[in-house]
Amino acid sequence: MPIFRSTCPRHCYGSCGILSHINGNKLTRVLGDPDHGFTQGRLCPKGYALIQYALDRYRLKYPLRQIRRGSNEWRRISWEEASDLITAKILELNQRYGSNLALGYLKGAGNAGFLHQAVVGMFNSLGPHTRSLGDICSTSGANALQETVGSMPTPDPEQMKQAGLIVLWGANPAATNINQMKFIYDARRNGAPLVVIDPLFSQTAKRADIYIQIKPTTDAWLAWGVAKLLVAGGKIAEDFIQKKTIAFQDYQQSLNKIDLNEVCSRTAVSLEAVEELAHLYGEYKPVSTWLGFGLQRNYYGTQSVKAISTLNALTGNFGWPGAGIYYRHYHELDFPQALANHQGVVHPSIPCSREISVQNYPVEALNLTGPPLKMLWLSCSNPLAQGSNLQAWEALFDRLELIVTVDLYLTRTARRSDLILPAASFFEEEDLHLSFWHHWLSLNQKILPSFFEAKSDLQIARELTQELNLKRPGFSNFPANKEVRDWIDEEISERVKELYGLNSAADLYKKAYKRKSEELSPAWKYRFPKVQIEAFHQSTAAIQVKKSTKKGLLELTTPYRFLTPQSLLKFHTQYETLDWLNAEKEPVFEIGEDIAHCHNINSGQKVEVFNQNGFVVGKARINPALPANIILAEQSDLYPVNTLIAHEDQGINLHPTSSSIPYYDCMVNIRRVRENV
Ligand SMILES: Nc1nc2c(c(=O)[nH]1)N[C@H]1C(S)=C(S)[C@@H](COP(=O)(O)OP(=O)(O)OC[C@H]3O[C@@H](n4cnc5c(=O)[nH]c(N)nc54)[C@H](O)[C@@H]3O)O[C@H]1N2
Ligand SMILES: Nc1nc2c(c(=O)[nH]1)N[C@H]1C(S)=C(S)[C@@H](COP(=O)(O)OP(=O)(O)OC[C@H]3O[C@@H](n4cnc5c(=O)[nH]c(N)nc54)[C@H](O)[C@@H]3O)O[C@H]1N2
Ligand SMILES: [Mo]
Repeated sequence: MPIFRSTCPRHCYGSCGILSHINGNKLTRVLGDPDHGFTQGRLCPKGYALIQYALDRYRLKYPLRQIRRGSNEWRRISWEEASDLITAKILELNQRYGSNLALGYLKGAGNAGFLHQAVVGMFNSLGPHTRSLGDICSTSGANALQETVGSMPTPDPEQMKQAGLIVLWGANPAATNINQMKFIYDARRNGAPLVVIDPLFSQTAKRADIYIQIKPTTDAWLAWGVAKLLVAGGKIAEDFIQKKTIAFQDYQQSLNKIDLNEVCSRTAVSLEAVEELAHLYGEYKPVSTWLGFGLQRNYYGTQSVKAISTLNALTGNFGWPGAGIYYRHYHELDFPQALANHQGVVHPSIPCSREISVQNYPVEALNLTGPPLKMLWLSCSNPLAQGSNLQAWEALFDRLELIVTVDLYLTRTARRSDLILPAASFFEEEDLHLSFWHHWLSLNQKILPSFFEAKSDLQIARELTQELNLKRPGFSNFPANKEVRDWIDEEISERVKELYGLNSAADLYKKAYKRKSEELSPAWKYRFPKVQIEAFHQSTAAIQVKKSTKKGLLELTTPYRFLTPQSLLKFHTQYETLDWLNAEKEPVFEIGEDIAHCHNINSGQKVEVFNQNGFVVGKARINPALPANIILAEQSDLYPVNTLIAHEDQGINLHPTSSSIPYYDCMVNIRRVRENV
């Protein structure tokens, strides 16, 4: 039975190597690649459900046109008709405004393969347009680490098994990075304690030796408290600090502002737990600290990441196996990224594209003038369910003249579009993949014919370009004749060959390749940040109070924090329709016993969760492990809980392009809904 190499294409820690078994012309089995050093033969539940995903009855088969936006009446059209409508609009907007600035795009987490940068290349080829810039997942943390840890090579996740102590701070790998758990268990078997610091008693917390339940957004305080104890107890690596760090004196002085009582009251962590954490950092070596993305999805994310990184610096835990700060890497920068970096046609008077941030997309897009944004292309993305500020997204959609969504499924975003183009699944197209976490490069082979009329994002870019240039010669300089293999070969540059030990792209048909580890530059130094308690003086919760609701000018209080982290059986809104995985078809709001008691709610009862942004009706589930003031729900396309989530730049530490979206800085209230009313 022929076996082919696939790679799970989601924008995930895993980017798992898959062996796909074909029997006849049927995909019969998917298994983790045993020779992929990170995957080591194991997939997550979503991985094992990929056959169902690729052949699901809900997959989009043909291009569709909505008769009138919002009507939900769809007409099947041909690719020729779709292409004709799109290219006519592009040319008309160009005529109207004298440039392509009225055209924009957004690419999300659907498929992270190199060739899925085709959408970026396609727009670049048109010359100046409206580019989207930034990263939804990890900006605050990345910036904080750039300022402190700087340009140190990222530690190899497989080396976490050599750790003497593992601290998972706001990360939930048992749900979001299951293959990392092997290396964590290896370390534990060798005696390394596992500490999990999370407001939720998560799937990972359940497997920890020490679980510290912390009040969300207060992690910097815990880190400052631990640092103060380490310094006071002399449990610091003097030699490392002297030789390998900058600004220790200022940092040490600024720690004087920290009062341990305040640490405990802010974080809701007991003094014993703070002391225990300080003891562990002081006594165990090497320490792997993993800063998850969950930690930094709030207004204080930058502060938290900076503060936590000091604990490894104080104890000299950098630059040797098992020691270090784990967050993410940017190894894609070693590659030509020929599609993303493609240079477009030159405009006689406009030197470059205008840029808007993905973090604040709808607000910035609505503010554009001269010309306004008129056409939006959405690929690998479901912003009407996953974005922050859905009201602004709706307003933006209302103002656009053409919305095109390329997707495999009829998402909320697709349903609000004028045109839907059916995307190929990754089994139907070849691609090349890196993870942002582990250090392996792997190939994804084309093993299935196209599902009905589905096409890859690259194929769509090629065909649209041909059509545009037929109508207006020279309008786009996208290299439409270049084949998939040519694009892949181009990524395997001399530098990439050297880094990964490859002779050519052909080697990747046989196995995945790991990047060579980098030497730490002798000049590298850690820069201590200042302790900035001032950042915490304004409470975001207070800002949200006193806004009016749709139901009248009633003064609304929103006492509970709404947390919506990633869950094991979904990838944001993906896989939700697969009945192998997800049974719930209505929102489930998990609440602790205190909230249940206070609002007289039992498990299974219908409730409404609401705030100034809107409301969502669902079912209550009592989870005794939840802290008193948290309501927990899963992200969803069927019932988008992001209706409740909106962020503004409130002047607290948040700059739209340099911070992550504070998805978890959302305050809500809850009430029972009487079922017979
Ligand atoms: N199964 C699955 N895996 C995924 C994804 C998915 O959707 N599903 N998505 C992928 C993507 S795009 C991303 S960005 C990653 C994200 O994956 P992770 O880095 O694991 O991040 P989150 O799931 O956002 O949050 C992790 C934990 O942080 C906790 N947390 C929230 N606020 C705070 C806080 O203030 N302090 C502390 N200490 N903890 C806090 C949450 O309770 C949660 O348990 O996962 C990737 N992997
Ligand atoms: N409440 C809340 N909201 C969040 C988060 C949170 O923690 N809480 N996390 C945020 C984070 S970290 C992220 S990364 C975003 C993710 O936000 P999105 O990227 O918008 O989320 P997905 O639901 O993964 O949507 C991806 C879409 O791409 C489609 N797709 C898959 N493969 C392909 C392909 O090859 N081509 C095309 N054209 N489409 C494809 C899928 O069918 C799916 O509809 O969500 C953010 N939103
Ligand atoms: Mo993400």
